[in-house]
Amino acid sequence: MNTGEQRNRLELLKTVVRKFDLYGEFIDAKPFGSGHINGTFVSLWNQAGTPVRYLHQRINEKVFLHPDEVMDNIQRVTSHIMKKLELSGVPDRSRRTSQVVPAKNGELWVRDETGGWWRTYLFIEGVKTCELAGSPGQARILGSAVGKFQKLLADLPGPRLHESIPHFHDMVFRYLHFDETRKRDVCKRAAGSDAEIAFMNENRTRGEMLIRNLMDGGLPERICHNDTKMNNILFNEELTEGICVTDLDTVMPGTVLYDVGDLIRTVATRAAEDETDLSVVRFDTEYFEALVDGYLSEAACFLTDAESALIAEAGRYITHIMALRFLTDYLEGDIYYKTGRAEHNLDRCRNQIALIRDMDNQWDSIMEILRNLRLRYAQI
Ligand code: GN1
Ligand code: MG
Repeated sequence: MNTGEQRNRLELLKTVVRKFDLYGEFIDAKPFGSGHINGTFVSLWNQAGTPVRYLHQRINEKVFLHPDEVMDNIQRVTSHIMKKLELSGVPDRSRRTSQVVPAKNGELWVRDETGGWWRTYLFIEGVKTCELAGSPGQARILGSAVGKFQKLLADLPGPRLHESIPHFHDMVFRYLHFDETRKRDVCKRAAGSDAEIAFMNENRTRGEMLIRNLMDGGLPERICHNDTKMNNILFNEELTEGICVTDLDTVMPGTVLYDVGDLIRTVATRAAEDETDLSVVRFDTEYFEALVDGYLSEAACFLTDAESALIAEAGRYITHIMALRFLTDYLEGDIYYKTGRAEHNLDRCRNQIALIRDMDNQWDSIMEILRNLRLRYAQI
């Protein structure tokens, strides 16, 4: 989204914001955050002398074809988490899960005059996000935050959640889309991405391992967040505690391994996903160990053996699917991800491939670390 588009959206937000069940005097709203998909804004209100903020998002309906189903999933998941936090007497609960503010008419969204879908959340104050983990201690906190999130949702009553984006982490489907895109080559970009295309072709069989396991029942279907890159996890200001896992659009059925995989992809490295100096894109086994340790401290009690055995593979899988998605979007003409420069998606793809190559170079040590952690948690 460029600045002009952002300004238009801000104007649209101002036309709908009062339709949400908010009170007080609206002061102002401005863009917020760094997500690739939705437009996010924060508003400021004066509620009898107290300044109060709210978070608003215009849902990207090219990506989420059924925003009502997305909101239904989010409402079910967040109210279940809140109920469990209440039952166990957890203090400061309103900061520990996203909470939807409905519209005055009771719906979970408001439509603007162009048909756009808007939603509002309570703004969680006093939190920080990190683009990179600053220490193994932080990696451990991130791992346990995601493990805890999964544990809280393990007993969500039916029916099955909606698939907000069908086949989202399905590598077989992503490869089919990639094959078609590469053949069509509408932007004539395939010739300049030979090496990346070759990587995808060489890695296909291994890359499909997780989804095939899920499809044939080797891995159980559970509720999965599907977007646990580290900047979707809110820390307290001192960075000593994970407060809340946010960005719940893609919460849907899947394998929980997708979530630990996305954490591994974003936490066990010192480089951002679009770093172009590939010499610094390294897989850090110390952070990996701390992260998986934190994750298993919460998740070991419900994971099957088949699941815990594939934790490292999940890190490789999600990094691979991201490389594939970035490359496909580059070949398609950058229609999905927000990009900040020409070749941004190709840079992201190269970065993720570099991370996979470094994982592969250290694969024996990675598996040794995982084996030891699994043994330790099996004995507890
Ligand atoms: C997108 O919206 P954001 O930035 O949280 C994407 C994720 C990717 C991520 C890569 C719905 O997430 O799958 O992992 O970018 N979300 C969707 O940074 O496609
Ligand atoms: Mg997202």
